[in-house]
Amino acid sequence: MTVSADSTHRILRPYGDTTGDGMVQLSFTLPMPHSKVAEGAAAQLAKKMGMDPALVVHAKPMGPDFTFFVVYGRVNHLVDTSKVSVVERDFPLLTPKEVNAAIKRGLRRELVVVGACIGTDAHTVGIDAILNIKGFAGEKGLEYYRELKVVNLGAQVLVPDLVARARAEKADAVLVSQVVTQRDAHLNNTREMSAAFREAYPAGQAPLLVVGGPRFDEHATEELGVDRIFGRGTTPGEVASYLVHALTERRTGGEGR
Ligand code: B12
Repeated sequence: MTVSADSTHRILRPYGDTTGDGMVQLSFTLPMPHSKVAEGAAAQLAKKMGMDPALVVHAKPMGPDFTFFVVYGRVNHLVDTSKVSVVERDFPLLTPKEVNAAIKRGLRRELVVVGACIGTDAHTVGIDAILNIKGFAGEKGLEYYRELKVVNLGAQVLVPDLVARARAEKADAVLVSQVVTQRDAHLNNTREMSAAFREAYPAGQAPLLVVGGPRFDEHATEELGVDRIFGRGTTPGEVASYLVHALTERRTGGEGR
């Protein structure tokens, strides 16, 4: 559910040294060797972005042709917290015991989850944090849940293979991780994946499609053709609770697909 993060109307200004001084820090790379001119170019960019004064506080050559900068300076922009839109959790957070009980009650069988990193992405730490028994942030992963069957396909899985395995396992949910965002790979791969599932299953019968990774916009479910997007810092308990919520609702004809 997309909601405003804060119903109270608060106008904020960033600060560095004294409250409300507007100071921020910005880092970026310019494709030029390190020199006085390069530092001037960095200051010019920051000024064009609204920082005034803009102080280059760090400049480091990145090989012979690139320079990395940190610029510290003042901005005059204000933040209005009443206009912030975020995706809030719209389901109750359950303990593993409650998740298991809800699956038993709602499905009367194991809930099957198939997970993978798709495309050329080999960053498995994120999906493993959610699926592996050892878990993440002090929470056990989905493999720990007695009523969940977890099939973790690992890295660089091709979309047709993912669809085939999901069908073979009669997956209730497919969990896909995308960490690399170069050339929008995470968006293109997710769209390809959701289209393949729509094509392979009769309407309304595809598994619940969930993607996660640190650089997704959690608002983009419709555009990417998935049911839910999880971002940075997601914990296994949140995912397990969501699966129970979405799949139990779906079964009882609620708003789920
Ligand atoms: C470890 C790492 C690697 C390892 C990966 C090992 C492995 N088995 O995963 C290795 C060394 C192999 C690697 C390789 C590369 N990497 Co790398 N890597 C990282 C690094 C340092 C950490 C990523 C990580 O493990 N985070 C910890 C996990 C727990 O966090 P997470 O992935 O965000 O997952 C959490 C959430 O996002 C969410 N989540 C994630 N997935 C899912 C899925 C579902 C279903 C759900 C519900 C939730 C969820 O839950 C997780 C827990 O909260 C990052 C930089 C960084 N500090 O983030 C770069 C980074 C991701 N790598 C990067 C790059 C460029 C590469 C390479 C292309 C480098 C190269 N030139 O070869 C290769 C690509 C390899 C490939 N084919 O994918 C870039 C990506 C840039 C971009 N814009 O895309 C980063 C950001 C570094 C950088 N700043 O440049 N990398």
